[in-house]
Amino acid sequence: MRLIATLLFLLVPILGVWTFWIAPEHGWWFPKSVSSYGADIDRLFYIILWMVGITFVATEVILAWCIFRYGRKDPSKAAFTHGNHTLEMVWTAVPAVLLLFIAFSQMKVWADVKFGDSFPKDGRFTIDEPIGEVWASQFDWRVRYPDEDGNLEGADVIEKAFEFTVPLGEPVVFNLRSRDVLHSFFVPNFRLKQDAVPGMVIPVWFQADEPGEYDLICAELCGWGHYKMAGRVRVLPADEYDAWLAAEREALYANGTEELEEDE
Ligand SMILES: [Cu+2]
Repeated sequence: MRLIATLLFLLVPILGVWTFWIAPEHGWWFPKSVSSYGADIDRLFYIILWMVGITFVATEVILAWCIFRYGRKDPSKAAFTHGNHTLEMVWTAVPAVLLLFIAFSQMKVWADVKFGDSFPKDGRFTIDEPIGEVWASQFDWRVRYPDEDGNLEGADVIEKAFEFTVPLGEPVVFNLRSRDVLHSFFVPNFRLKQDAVPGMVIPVWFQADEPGEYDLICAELCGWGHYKMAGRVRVLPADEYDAWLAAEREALYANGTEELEEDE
């Protein structure tokens, strides 16, 4: 019975590790990383995953060993212990060192992704001249591109619902805002997640290095229709992006008779 209990207990770490092992080949792992800083974010994730994984397996094995070693059928008297000072020092110091290691190893990546000072400065989109703004609201993503003078007021602002079109291979900076409650701008393929906070204008940047369409989802439970905040980020080669934007600008002034005029 003691042996069966031990083996059953050991199944927890074995099955736990096994599911992680087979996850990638079953498509249960991360979607492809296509942003310039995606690999850095993944590296941080794997550091923590290994730490947690090793700790998990070690503690489970110790627990199983204790079941095997100290399991008793007869209700014998428990032995009292007043603790072990050395052991307590070790289990305080080791997590402290590990936490400090995590804190220091993520600092540079965090600053590169989140701090305005380290946003890319050379491209055509910067923190001072962003591509536009993204508004989150219950339950909608609204992307607004400024007019040719950089204004976000007036009739020639381009507004798109649930679709964020951006150029490939260059830094894209935008301002994230919320009309009502907390939302979170999450593009798994970019390894980018940023809360949208009512009353705040939060600059965000990414650089997509592969063309395609990627899921944009809300990662903050924001109300009954949270699940409906499913948008797309369309990454187009730079010239196609420019052509798309020019066509959108032209369409703002279209009155539906242009083709008739061309035919005449
Ligand atoms: Cu939301």
